Amino acid sequence: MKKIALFFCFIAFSVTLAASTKTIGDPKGTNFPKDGEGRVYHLGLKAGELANRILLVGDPERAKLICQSFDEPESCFTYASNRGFTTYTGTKNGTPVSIMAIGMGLPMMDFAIREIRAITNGPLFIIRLGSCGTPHVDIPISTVVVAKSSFGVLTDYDAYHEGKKDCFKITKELYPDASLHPLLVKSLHDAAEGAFPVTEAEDATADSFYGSQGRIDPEFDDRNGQLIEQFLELHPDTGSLQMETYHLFHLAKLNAYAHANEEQIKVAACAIVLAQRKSDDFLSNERKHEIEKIAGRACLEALINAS
Ligand code: R1P
Repeated sequence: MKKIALFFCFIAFSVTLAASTKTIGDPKGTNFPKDGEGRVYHLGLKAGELANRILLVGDPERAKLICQSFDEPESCFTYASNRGFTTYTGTKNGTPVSIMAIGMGLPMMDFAIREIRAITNGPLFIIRLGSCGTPHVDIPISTVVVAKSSFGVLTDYDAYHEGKKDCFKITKELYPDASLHPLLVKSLHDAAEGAFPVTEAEDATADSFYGSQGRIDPEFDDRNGQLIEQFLELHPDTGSLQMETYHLFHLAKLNAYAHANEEQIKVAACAIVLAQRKSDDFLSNERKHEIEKIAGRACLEALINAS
């Protein structure tokens, strides 16, 4: 009886060991799904269809608009995946560059960065051009806020169900790449030529549009009435409130940690202020498109000049 029990223990141990040996560091199988052509599952792209200099935006219309700054927009590679990612790859001043619309939120940024890394080699330069609200009294709508750092405002789900009042975690800040960030700031200032303000400030990245951005909805007990003031106390220079940048900075760090701190994914981010959360001003669509075009071109310039 004892022998039989020992035998089954040995089998169970061997199976567990085999399973863990197979998955650790194995980029294939269910650990990292690709189709038969080597296309990553959510972006729908394979190696060769994406440049190493990438502009990420949320809105596919923004990507299409900025794509007009490519050398030959009519003949660039275009692919819209059935999971909400639209990619344009072409050149800008002869340098290969891609623009990808990724949709909204932390999980979409996660799909984007991990799958981009899976089908590219060597250093990556990635800029996000988003839109945002601002909780900062001195920042008007139409400003492009460049993130000098970013922190997360994350929902503590358990807190609600344990009857707590404080239901959000405010993380420490993370930083953009030390050389890509100033390039982006300069490029935006040069391109704007006074057409819109450009400023550097801290970014807040929330994990939702409503609850964790302090929006009040009597239909849901979000317990967020003090949230904006709470994070402004910790980060008084917060200029943008949006939903992706912190995760971009976070994944750049995780990639560096996996490569003995060698930074292979260089990131920076900016966002156009659509909503002034203190005065309730909101930017018109027409004005937004003008700024997207100019700021988008500036982001591409920064990407092609990065090294
Ligand atoms: C919310 O409306 C969306 O707009 C902002 C937020 O981060 C969120 O994704 O950015 P994008 O305009 O880039 O999507």
